[in-house]
Amino acid sequence: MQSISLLFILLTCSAATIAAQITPPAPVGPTPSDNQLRWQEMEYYAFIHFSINTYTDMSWGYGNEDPALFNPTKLDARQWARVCKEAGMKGIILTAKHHSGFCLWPSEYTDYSVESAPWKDGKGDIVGDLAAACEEYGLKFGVYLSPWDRNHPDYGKPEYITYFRNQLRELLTNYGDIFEVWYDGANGGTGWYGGADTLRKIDRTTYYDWSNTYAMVRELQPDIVIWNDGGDRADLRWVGTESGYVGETNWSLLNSTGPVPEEELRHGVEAGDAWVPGEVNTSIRPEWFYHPRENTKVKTLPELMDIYYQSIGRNATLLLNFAIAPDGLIPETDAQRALDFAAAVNEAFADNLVERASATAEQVRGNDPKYGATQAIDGNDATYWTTDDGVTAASLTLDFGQPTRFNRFLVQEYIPLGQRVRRFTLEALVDGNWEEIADETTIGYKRILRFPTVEATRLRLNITDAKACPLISNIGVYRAPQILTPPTVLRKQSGEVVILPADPESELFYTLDGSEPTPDSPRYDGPIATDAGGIEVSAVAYSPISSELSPVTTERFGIARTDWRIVDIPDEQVANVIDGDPDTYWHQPAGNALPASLIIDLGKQERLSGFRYLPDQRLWSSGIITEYNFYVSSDGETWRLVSEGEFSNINNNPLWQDKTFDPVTARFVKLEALANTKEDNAAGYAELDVISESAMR
Ligand code: FUL
Repeated sequence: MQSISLLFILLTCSAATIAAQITPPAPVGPTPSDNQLRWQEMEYYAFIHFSINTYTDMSWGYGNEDPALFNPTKLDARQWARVCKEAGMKGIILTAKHHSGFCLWPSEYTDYSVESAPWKDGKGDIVGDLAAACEEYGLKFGVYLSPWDRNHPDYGKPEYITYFRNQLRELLTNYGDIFEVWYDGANGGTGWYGGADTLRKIDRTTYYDWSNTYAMVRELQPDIVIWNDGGDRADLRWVGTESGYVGETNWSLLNSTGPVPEEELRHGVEAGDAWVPGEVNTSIRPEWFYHPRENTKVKTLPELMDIYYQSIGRNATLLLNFAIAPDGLIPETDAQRALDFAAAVNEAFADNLVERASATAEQVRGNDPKYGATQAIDGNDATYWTTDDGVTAASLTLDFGQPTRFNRFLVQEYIPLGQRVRRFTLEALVDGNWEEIADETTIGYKRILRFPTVEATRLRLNITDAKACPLISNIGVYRAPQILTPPTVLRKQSGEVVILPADPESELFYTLDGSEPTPDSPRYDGPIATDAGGIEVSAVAYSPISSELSPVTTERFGIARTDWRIVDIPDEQVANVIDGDPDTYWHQPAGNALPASLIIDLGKQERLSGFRYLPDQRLWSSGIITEYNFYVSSDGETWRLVSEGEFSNINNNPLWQDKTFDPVTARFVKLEALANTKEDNAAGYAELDVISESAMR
């Protein structure tokens, strides 16, 4: 008995001596500031787009819209905050001033604001209302202030920078704590500019003198994080797209100087010398502001879940936008969709199977339990499993004790000491054999993997390469319910409608009369022949196994294109522009200088009230048209200009651009590309379509 106690004392002493000698790991590379850490832990927060252009159906206000238009009848910032809170968001960023220059607060420095609007007799302050609502609902509050101001007469001159800073000072002084400030990279171009109605370009690298602006911001709001699109290093970065995802490989680092190519926005820079993590910004609708035509285009639950896994699940935060409707509220459908999204995320991650597992690691720093495998499954983000210095490959095994079904894996690095893991794999012990189920690159603050459900007794995380000893603070394993993805609906040039399932095992049902499809509706067995007129198709996927229905896809198509042809372009590929398939494209041959024209012969006279352009959908494609003229003709010789202008924000959000005009009768249409996003001579198209007066839209 005595000898056992002695042994125990000896063992305890030696463990204590070892522990005393074990030094904690040293930081590796750049590390996050306290502000960046706090912000990263917010994970999910809202954008709100609301401005004068909510009342003109425009993506970007020009700067001359009459403030008298701004008259929301039911505006309630508390509704916005309540929806965001219930949707699990941690804060709200408001477009205090968008490119139009119209201010949602009564700025001392301009009349172009709510002060000149009929709303509340010019006594309202939406920034103040939302700041108060955020406080009430326990949300953080942030502001978007567009540097580009299409209203201000001085835009482009040094005086404007003073104006911009004055406004920034107002926002950062009068509305309590601001967690994030957003500047927007869209800068310079045409605008009203106090009546000058001209084109003003600025040199983005010098005009704004960001370093002095940043200094002012930090002085006024010491706990803030500053957003920028990469050019001027701030606290966080844009990820190079507004479609709702960041690269699977995602380092929270950039180089502190030099230009930031799109690749680096998307993936960060492994050897970067500055901590600049990514923020995924996307809208719950296709566009940022409210457009009635998008009421059937609110992102579906499966789309939102994809966005979740491709943002928060890839070491980024998610900034999801609501477009306020002209009445001043978040539309019901959008609010409900966000609540369904929150419920689905909660359900997916409700039951962490590691709570019923044990964890062991192949290598533990100094054999000290303080750094043991259990620290990765203890639910405490401040503790972690790590290895000895110099060990950059090691495994951790979870033992569930019995066959266990799962399809999600969550893993976090302890980022206060830097982002380290370069590569990792996952293996599952299925029927006595180890099977690899994932081979991935970075982890960072949080990484979530999705894979088909496996049934395994053990799960092994292999860190195969890291910058230094890996620090794994948290692991989660889950079995998330399946969510059916809605089908895709296309109309080919022949007029046939094609419905494509996302999951080949599901059955498809559709309607052509605007009613909601159910399993009692016609079943889709192959292309549906339609006549030449406009048509609305709604389709749904149905799982015979779970008896579940997907969300509904609704597409409205204009006149059929059966007799259409492109005039005078011998290249056969040009037919891609009118084939109804958004994934095919055509570019004007290299060397064709802008302006470049594309003419469609519709085959017969049609009553037209608009046109639609979809740019080449490939990532970072060239030839995205920004400025255009659109003509119609009855004979293909005498042309009449019926629409001209810009495709706003098409670079960051390359969606269908719909332009309407007063109805005309014509057989030929011509889109003339005047300028593109890259300011070179290319013009590219995925699709060009017309809006016929009779067709439903
Ligand atoms: C873009 C802007 O041009 C859009 O209108 C929107 O505000 C988005 C968040 O940023 O660059």
